[in-house]
Amino acid sequence: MRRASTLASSVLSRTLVTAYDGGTTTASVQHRLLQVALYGSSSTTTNSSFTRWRWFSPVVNSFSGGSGRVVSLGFAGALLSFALAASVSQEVYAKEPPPPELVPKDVVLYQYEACPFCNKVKAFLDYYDIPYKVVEVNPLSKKEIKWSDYKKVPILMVDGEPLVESSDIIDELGYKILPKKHVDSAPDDDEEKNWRRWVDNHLVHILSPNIYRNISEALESFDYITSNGNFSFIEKTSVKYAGAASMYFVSKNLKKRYNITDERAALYEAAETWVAALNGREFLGGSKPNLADLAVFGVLRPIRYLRSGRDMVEHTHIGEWYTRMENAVGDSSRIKA
Ligand SMILES: N[C@@H](CCC(=O)N[C@@H](CS)C(=O)NCC(=O)O)C(=O)O
Repeated sequence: MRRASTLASSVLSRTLVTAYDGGTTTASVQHRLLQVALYGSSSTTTNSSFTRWRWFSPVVNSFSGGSGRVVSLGFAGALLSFALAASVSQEVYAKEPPPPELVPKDVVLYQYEACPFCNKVKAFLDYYDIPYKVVEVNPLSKKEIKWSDYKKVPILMVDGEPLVESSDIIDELGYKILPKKHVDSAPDDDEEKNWRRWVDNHLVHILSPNIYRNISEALESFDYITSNGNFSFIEKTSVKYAGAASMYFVSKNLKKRYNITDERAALYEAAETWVAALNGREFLGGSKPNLADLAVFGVLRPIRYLRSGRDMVEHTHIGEWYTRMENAVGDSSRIKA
């Protein structure tokens, strides 16, 4: 009995205490929906466009006169335009693996599966195809990171060196694997930096009030957290209900702290602000995602298939960019620990 009440109060206090901004009390055990649903079809690869081209090539060959078949030039032209239109409409998005000699040998991510900051780091690792192992941290005991003085996640161990703070992790890893990017530092770098800051200072604060907006959404979120997190059997049930109830109230305080009156309106506004920033480009980085694209995608990934994420895609114009990002980031480069 005593143990149960101790556990319940520990769960509640831990849920309340988990924070993501400089140690203040905010929501932390954030949520990530089924990975499998997130990794959309990655069939639009270079190979598939090559296959498409090969499929059309006999038609093109027949124009060279070799076949002796009578094909009207008008029909041929129409077919050719069709082929070109098809290849333009199905853009090819792919990962950008760095040269193998720059890829760290041993990368371990200490994380909560649903944490937006951890997902930001994962989006980076997945897009640059860096193999990594995952250690899921128990948010109550944190025993998996008891070796560390820093008690938040993500912590990324890169060849034995622990890196902390999601944006710093990405910067430091970026220096290692993308030296050319830092040497050639493009003039539009400020844009990328400013939007990465917008993610850390604005976008992340809108997420909790949305995913814990009412009891049913808070339960949906905690159902996801407890199914994917590192919890014992007993912790699972208590965390789901105690966590959902407490985060429902915490999210009301967060709304006040960040001056949010209507959380959905704030989410939609943020999504449209991002789409406006794209300004007609496929990605903020142009034809390929940059670190700001990866940051926005990373923090949205845990909520995309929750009620709030579905609403966001339905009520704003962010869906097409999001799908392009899913295709570009592709499958996870996570390996078994
Ligand atoms: N600024 C940090 C924030 C990290 C953070 O707040 N992580 C949360 C999880 S989403 C955390 O570990 N909170 C402390 C806790 O769970 O006790 C970053 O960008 O990595």
